[in-house]
Amino acid sequence: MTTLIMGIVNVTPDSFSDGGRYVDPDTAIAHGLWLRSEGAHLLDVGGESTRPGAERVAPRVEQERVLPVVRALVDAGAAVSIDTMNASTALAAVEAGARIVNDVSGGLADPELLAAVATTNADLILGHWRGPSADMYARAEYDDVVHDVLRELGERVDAAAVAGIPPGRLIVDPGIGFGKKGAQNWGVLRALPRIVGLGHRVLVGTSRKRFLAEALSGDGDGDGDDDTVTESRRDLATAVTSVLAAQAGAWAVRVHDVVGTRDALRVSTGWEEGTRWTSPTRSR
Ligand code: PMM
Repeated sequence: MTTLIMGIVNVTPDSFSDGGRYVDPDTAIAHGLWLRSEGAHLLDVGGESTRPGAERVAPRVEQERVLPVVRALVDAGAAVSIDTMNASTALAAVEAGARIVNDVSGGLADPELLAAVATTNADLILGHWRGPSADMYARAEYDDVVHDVLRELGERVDAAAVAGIPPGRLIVDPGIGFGKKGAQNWGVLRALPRIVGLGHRVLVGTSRKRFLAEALSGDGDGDGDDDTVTESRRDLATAVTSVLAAQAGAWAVRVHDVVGTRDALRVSTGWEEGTRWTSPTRSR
């Protein structure tokens, strides 16, 4: 199974790693097209930052940011997902041609979202989430993080079914970094086969996240003292976690650095297919 690469197109002034770089629609569109040419199978367009501490953005502002970008990327033939927690933005983006709605809150932030998506043909990514980014670490209390995440994801899947979305249109995401501190994220990643075992496609988003920087700097206390770890080091760490996620059965990985992740996945595929290669010396 080939794991898909979802390239990130953040049209935001304040996302935690690339905020401000692609606020201008033309720059965002060019970036998305470049990610696609480098191997992104999907482009995830977002207009609201979910970085730790981020404040919410009005849906009108979010739509002004994302809709021109969604339209242009769809017109260019890209498969686009819309990263939003708002039903109105989800509907407008699907109208503009987005095929997937990516709700990191799993339908919890906007009570209208699941019913809205049910009226479309779009697929829906349900993220594991415990509350807004402004104070999400206050909710990072778990009896057993794997058990709790599995149960809460299952509840979101059930809610989507009640809203009328067929299971085949659902993708689940353990919400790495969302209401989870350092080690809790590793615990969830180690349990990916169990999340895959829920029977839905699984998306994993580790890209440049704080827990990776903590692992690289040796600061694993979950307090986010990670400013010393450069973007390129985070990208390398992301390529590694993306390969491990692929090996655990992830359907797709959501990344900023499409080139690095593409190459890492190619190496991993070569490794896995090695058993099929015949040694030239032996075959002679
Ligand atoms: N992470 C971010 C934003 N959107 N969507 C999904 N499905 N999964 C994620 O892990 C996820 C997401 C935060 O990262 P960013 O601000 O760098 O885009």
